[in-house]
This record gives sequence, C-alpha cells and structure tokens, in this order.
Amino acid sequence: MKTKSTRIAVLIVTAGIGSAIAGTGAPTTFAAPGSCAPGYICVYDGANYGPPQYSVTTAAYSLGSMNDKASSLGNSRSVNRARYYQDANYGGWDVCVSATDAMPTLAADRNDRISSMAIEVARYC
Ligand SMILES: [Ca+2]
Repeated sequence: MKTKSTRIAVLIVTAGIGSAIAGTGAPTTFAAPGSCAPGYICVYDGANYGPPQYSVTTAAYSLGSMNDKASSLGNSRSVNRARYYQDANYGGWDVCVSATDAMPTLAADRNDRISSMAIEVARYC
C-alpha cells in the first residue's frame, strides 16, 4: 500500500506542474512545488511548500537559519532520492522523499525538527 500511494503522489505532483514546464516533459526539468528549482532538494518552513525555503544541490550538513523549521519537503532531482535528518551531520531519525516527489506536510513528531539533508544515488525510497 505504501508503495502504491507514493506512486500516486508522484503522478499528482507531476501533473500539477505540467503547465509550468510545457513543451519539455523531460524528467530533468521537474520542479517540486513552491520554488524548488530542477536539480535542487528543498525544505520549506510552511506546510504545503510555504516560504521561506532552503534549497541545495549537494548535501547540507546543517540548514542554517532553516534549522528545526521544515514543515514540508521537495525533491526536484530527476534520479536521486533525498533524505532529511533530525540532527545536523545526518544523525537521528530520517525522512526520505523519492526523486521528483514532494511531501506537503510532516508528521507532528517530525515537524520543525529537520536539521540536515542528503542526496542519495537511488531514485526511490
Ligand atoms: Ca515550520
């Protein structure tokens, strides 16, 4: 069930930004909601991708001013899943978001607690 619902979420997200990338459709141009540009992984202070956001193209061992603030997540990488961690330097529990996917809300025990994020070789969580 979990795998199925994840795939559905990807389709919904992709359909939602279809008009924004009209004429391309290539996976490399995928952009997560908000303003998470293609190639970036992002965290957002607000639920449903509300600003401010913090975006990186490589792993971030800390999130600076966005430490312990993330309430939604976006992954605009075309072939890499993103992993978001409770602690700086990739420690504690983690939340995974597959390539070209996004997470509009976080569980209550995960909200406003993410402190680092990494990009992984695999595409799906
Ligand atoms: Ca927040």
